[in-house]
Formats: sequence, C-alpha cells, structure tokens
Amino acid sequence: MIFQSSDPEPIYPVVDIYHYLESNPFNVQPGKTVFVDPITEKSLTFGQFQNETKHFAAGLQDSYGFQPKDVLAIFSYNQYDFGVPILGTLCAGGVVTTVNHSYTLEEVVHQLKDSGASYMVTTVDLLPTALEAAKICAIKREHIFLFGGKDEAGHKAYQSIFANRLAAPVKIDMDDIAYLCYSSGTTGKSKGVMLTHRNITSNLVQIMSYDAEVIKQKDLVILGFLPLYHIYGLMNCLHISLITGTETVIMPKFDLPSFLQNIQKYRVTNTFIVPPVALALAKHPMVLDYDLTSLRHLACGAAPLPKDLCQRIEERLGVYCRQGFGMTEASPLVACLRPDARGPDGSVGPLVAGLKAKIVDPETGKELGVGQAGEWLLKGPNVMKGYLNNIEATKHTIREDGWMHTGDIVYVDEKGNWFVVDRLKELIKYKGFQIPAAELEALLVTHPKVLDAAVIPAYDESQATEIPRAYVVIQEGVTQNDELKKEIKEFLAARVAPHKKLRGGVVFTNEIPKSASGKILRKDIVKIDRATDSS
Ligand code: 4UU
Repeated sequence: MIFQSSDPEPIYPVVDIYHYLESNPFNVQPGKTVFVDPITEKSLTFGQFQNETKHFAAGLQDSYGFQPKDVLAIFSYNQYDFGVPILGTLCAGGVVTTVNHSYTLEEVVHQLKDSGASYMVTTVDLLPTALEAAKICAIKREHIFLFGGKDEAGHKAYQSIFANRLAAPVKIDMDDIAYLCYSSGTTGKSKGVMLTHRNITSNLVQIMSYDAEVIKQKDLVILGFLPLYHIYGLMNCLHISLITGTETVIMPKFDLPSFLQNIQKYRVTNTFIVPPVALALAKHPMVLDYDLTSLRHLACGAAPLPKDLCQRIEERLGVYCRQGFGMTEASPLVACLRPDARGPDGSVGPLVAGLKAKIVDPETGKELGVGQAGEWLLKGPNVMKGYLNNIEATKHTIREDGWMHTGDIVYVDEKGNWFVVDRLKELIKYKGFQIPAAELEALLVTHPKVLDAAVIPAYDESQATEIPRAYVVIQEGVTQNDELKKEIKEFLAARVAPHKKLRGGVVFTNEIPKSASGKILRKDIVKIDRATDSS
C-alpha cells in the first residue's frame, strides 16, 4: 500500500537553487532585513545578500580559478552571513559541503577528503584545525577564506575577494549536486549525502506549500540557533528565510538565557527546536522570567519528542509545538504536523505533499497497512541522489525499485498521521546530532585493552536525549574496574567531537552478540541494557 499526502502535488521549480532565489517568488523588497547577528547587531538585507553572493561567485571565478562542480567547505559555527559564500558557490556552479565546527582534525579531514573540497570558508579561531586539515587534503592556503569581515593571519575575508562584476553564467543541471551533507545513514560511518538542486528546491516548495498559512503572515521573525551546517537549520533558518524574506536572528550556538533574551528582544514569532530545548521550554523555571508572548510557531524535530512536552509547553507559553520528521537523505522534511490543526500527541504528522511512502516488514519485506509498524520507505523528488563515491551504501539505501529505506520504524493512523516508534538503523542521536555507532566502535577497538565493542543508545530523561553507551569486551588478564571505564571514556573523548562522548558510560561484557555474518546484534544488547540499569 502506497501512502501519500491528500494535498495536490506541488509545482516544483525548474531552476537551480540560486536562480530560484533570484527569481524572488515571494516578491521580497531589496531593503527587507533578512539576517541579523544578535551580538554585533550587524544585518543583511535581501538586496545586499543577493549582491554579495554574485560578487563572491565572480571573485571565485576571476581570481581563484573556481570551476563548476568544485567543492567549497564551510567550516564554521553559525554566522549571520553564513549563506553568502554558500549561495555564491552555488551561483558559480559549485558544490557546498558543511562541516561541523566541533569536529576533531581527523573528522574534518575525513569530510574534506571524501567530498573532494578544494576551497574553504572558516573562522580565525578554527584556523589551526582548518590549516592542518587543508594541508593533509592538499587544499591551497590561498583558497581558505574567513568569516568575520577582516583579513587576518594571512587569510582573506571572503568579502575581500568580491569581484566588481557579476559572475559568469554557468549552466546548472537540476540533477547536479548542490550540497554534500554528511550522514551515517542506516549503517557505517559518515557519508556524503548528494543533494541536488532538484532535491533542495523540491523540498523548499514542499515545506512552503505545507506551511503556506504561516508564511503568509508577513511580520514573522525567526530565531535560528540550530547549527546551519546541519540540514535542519540549513533549510529552515537559511533557505526558507531567504526565499520568503523572513527576518532571521542567527545565534552562534544555543544557550538558554540568550535564546530567551533574543525571543524577548526581537519579538520572535517562530523558532525551530530539538527535544532538549522543548524540555527546557516545558520545565525550566528561567523560561518564566522572560516575555515570550511574541512566539506563535514552534516546530520540533531531529529526534523523538516526549509526548507530554507539547502539552506542557502550550500550557506554559500558549504556543502549539508541532513535531516534524526530517532526515538529511530527504533534503530533509518528510512529515510535519499542520500549523493550523492539532495532531495526535506523539505524531510527526502527515507526509509533505509529493512524497510517497510505504511501510514494510523489515524481516520479510512484506508491505504493511494502516496501524502496522514497519520500516518507512520513501520516494519523491526530495530523496537524495545517493551517497558520494559509495555505490554499495547507495544501493543498500535506495533499492532497485527506487524506494529509499529510512531505517526508522513507524506506523500510520487512518487519518494519515505518522508515528515513529523505533530506529532500525545504528544511528544514535544526541540532542539531534548524529553519532554513528560504527565509528565509535571502530575507535574503541583500537584501545589496547579492548578486544571488541558495541555502542548502543541509552536515554537520559533529564535532558530528553539519547546518549551513547559502550559495551566492551576487555583483553584477558586486564583488571576491569572504574579506572578502566574512565580510561576508555577519555580515550574516545580525545578522538571525537564533543557530542559523540560516551555520556551513557562503559559496560564490561564477556561477548558482543553477533549474527552468523558477523553483524553486531545491537537490539539484543539494547534489550539486556534496558533490563539492567547500567548507568
Ligand atoms: C523521531 O535530524 C534530521 C533532520 C531533522 C529535521 C529537519 C527538518 C526535522 C524537522 C525539519 O523541519 O536529519 P538527520 O539526517 O540528522 O537524522 C535523521 C534521523 C531520522 O532518520 C530519525 O531516526 O533522525 C531521526 N529523527 C526523528 N526521530 C528525525 N526527526 C525525528 C522525530 N522523531 N521527530
């Protein structure tokens, strides 16, 4: 049985992302403020943004030999002008890869190498890592530009390369890659998700047709704190803001007092959150110290939202918090509760228009119907082209019949509302950030005292988030005590970005259960873990 939205198929753009923006479908006035930095109070208008992207594109072409399909990496925390070098790169026919700013050198190198990046925009404080990574990946020093507006440490601000002419026109095909966002998908390490101009523009209109009621309101102010390197923030707090000309206050990162202060100061109407922020809004006493009466729309996604939080938020703030479901491989929005109607508690809402879904039994592949839980399969114009340089992972995810396997276990009710019940894939989500279990396992077995390891999700209710917990088999003759647990935790922490730390602790075990083909039977470990309190 194939499920789809009862809404008509949207009319998809036939032009690439840059030209879609330039066509200005919402007739945004050039003087409209779009991005604001709440710390420096610097801002960019729609007109300035458009000009700057064109001049950056021309600068890349004229002085730096930038060619269509060249890859530019953005390695930075959020900036109010984050989108300028991004759209500029797309305008010049290039590809953008966004790198998590908290990555270790090894993690940055993996992404730069894998994506084939040959240009980078970063910040002065990230330069030491950026330069070392660039050296390993043979990225030229002069191809590394800076956010912050100033030439520093021998590197040019990206604004310093603006050329005083428009970029040379480049032919961009709708199936050309626009973004390489990194995701572990259903299994293994982080991979480059190839998102084309068609994928992104399709999802933009899917989101906007769906949210038409919200977008119609002209006086909206968005507060963006989600990392813009991740597809959730990149689409909702950058692309949608640009296309609709919505004022968006960009925070460098999340902290609760600044978040609340900014809502109060900028009379914020919309914000996009993740479950730990929903928890704070529902329960933290500090929330009541601020005037949040301007808030009208709250959307929460990236990880399961505990059921009772929406209700508590509404009781406290008078704002309906609707849950959405996205994944990098779907550009990202798959389903979301309607802004104008209450959906059932715990649901991620109906599918976006134009996206087809099936539910299949993961064991037998049999198609299932309403009310039956199985793996969610998707097909539509927003489904990725595949994983970069990884035919095997691509084939495993998008099967021959064209259906993409999400690795999520869901069911749908008779009204078309979807519910996520479990995750089949290895992925662990800490506050919405991806932690590929396989990556941590591969590192753990390089510890001299560790023989074998498996990493599973535990749950921290006090923060409304999953946390990774390692089950490890220790070499014979080694004393197993708390010291060793600490040593293993620290060993891993030194090698991964902070969000991947073993916050769920280390558990000693005699054996990692595996299938005949050697696959870790993670579900069996999770069962044992739930039955014993291992924290
Ligand atoms: C249970 O997390 C994302 C994208 C999130 C997003 C984007 C736009 C949310 C709302 C929105 O408007 O992408 P990834 O690739 O980092 O992680 C994808 C995985 C999913 O496969 C699923 O396992 O994150 C999990 N996930 C959720 N799980 C995402 N949203 C939810 C959810 N409930 N609401």
